[in-house]
Amino acid sequence: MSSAYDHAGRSAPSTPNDLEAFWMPFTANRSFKAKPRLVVTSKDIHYIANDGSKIIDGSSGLWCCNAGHNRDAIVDAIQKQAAELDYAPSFQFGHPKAFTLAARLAALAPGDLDHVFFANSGSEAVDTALKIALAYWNVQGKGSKSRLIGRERGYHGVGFGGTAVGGMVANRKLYGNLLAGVDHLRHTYNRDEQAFSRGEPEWGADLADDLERLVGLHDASTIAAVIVEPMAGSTGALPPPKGYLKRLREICDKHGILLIFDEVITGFGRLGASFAAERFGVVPDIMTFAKGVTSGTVPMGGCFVRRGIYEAFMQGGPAHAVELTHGYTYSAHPLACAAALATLDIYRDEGLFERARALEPVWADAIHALKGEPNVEDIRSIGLVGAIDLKPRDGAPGTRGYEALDRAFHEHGLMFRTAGDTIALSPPLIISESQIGEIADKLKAVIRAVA
Ligand code: PXG
Repeated sequence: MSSAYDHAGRSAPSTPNDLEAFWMPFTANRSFKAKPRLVVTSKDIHYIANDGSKIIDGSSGLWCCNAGHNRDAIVDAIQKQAAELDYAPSFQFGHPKAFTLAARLAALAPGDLDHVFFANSGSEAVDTALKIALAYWNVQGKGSKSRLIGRERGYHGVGFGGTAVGGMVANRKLYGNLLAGVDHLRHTYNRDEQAFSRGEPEWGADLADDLERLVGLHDASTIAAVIVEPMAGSTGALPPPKGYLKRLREICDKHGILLIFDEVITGFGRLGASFAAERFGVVPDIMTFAKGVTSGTVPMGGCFVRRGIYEAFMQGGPAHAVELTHGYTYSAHPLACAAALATLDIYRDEGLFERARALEPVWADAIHALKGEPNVEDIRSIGLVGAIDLKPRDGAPGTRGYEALDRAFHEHGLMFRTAGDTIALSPPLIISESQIGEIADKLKAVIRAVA
């Protein structure tokens, strides 16, 4: 191994001897291992690669490092917590920071989403939300309400529940029958009607009526819940059509169906508000979170439930009985709680959600200025999210996107995500206007390089 030194003088092993053993997730392993993209240190909005080059982070890692990287207060909190209380069970025991954090999160969430169940990832958060929805109808004596409705092009993580309600074909097709009793709404993207929209497209609210079609097909007495991302992220950032989420809420209310928002990406300031639910003025019954809750530093996820859902479980059975047979060894892990509390302090003290909202027009201008560059077929933006659809190469879909990701990292010092030939962007909320300009300049160069 060789060592690299970053701007803070920290040393980091830069090149592992053997890349073989690690089966990398959601990665083209053969291409990566032939030409690795390795990062060794990070600070604020930059990574340092193993060759010492500086990489501007256009994706907050994987949409998670909303406060930027290696923030001193979060690092301190994690270090102190590890020395003070490394682990505590959350089954029948507890530790104070778990309760403090739940109360602080509840105060951030809109409406009466005031109880928090902790998990360790977005996937676990989603499976928790789906299981709570099913269990809720059971404890209400309505066990026939067991069908789950997702949406085409949705991403809800990789558990069996999340995979089943998800709607990205490549993520589903290898895994057999998944869950029984799942159906999907149509997705909300229509390029002819929506291309180059800023924020929520004007066209498409009526697509929420697709839920009426599914109610007509299955009957509401069999449907437990509908789960959607308020803004579909992984499929290439699709902001919701204006009025769509309100309409979905109305139809759920009309038929007694729970509405679940998967806010794993959209939570913690990404769209310029605590949660997308707040930005769009629609309160779901259950709302997931992960990623930004700890700014990506320690794994944590979970979901909020409305008071009435929590209370429904607290009614029947003797007081000594477990009300919900669900949870994880690491639910409310002390390191994650400490990291989350320090992260929430940064969001509040630096006004980062408001900052994202204020920067939204600057960001949108920068990203939309790429219209007219070679192969750019659509550009979408909302909050500090951007997506650029590149025209797929004939007979080789995904190659232009992959080459863009690779060249951006190795030749232009920029990290972003791709979904096929779509470039997805979600920089840390601490980004400055000049850094937005820098990302846009690099994107222009990359898009030209893969023309
Ligand atoms: N729900 C949503 C809406 C997500 O975006 C998950 C659940 C699952 O979270 P975990 O923590 O189990 O990965 C996600 C995750 C990308 C990208 O580039 C998106 C995610 C993860 C990694 C990459 O689009 N989303």
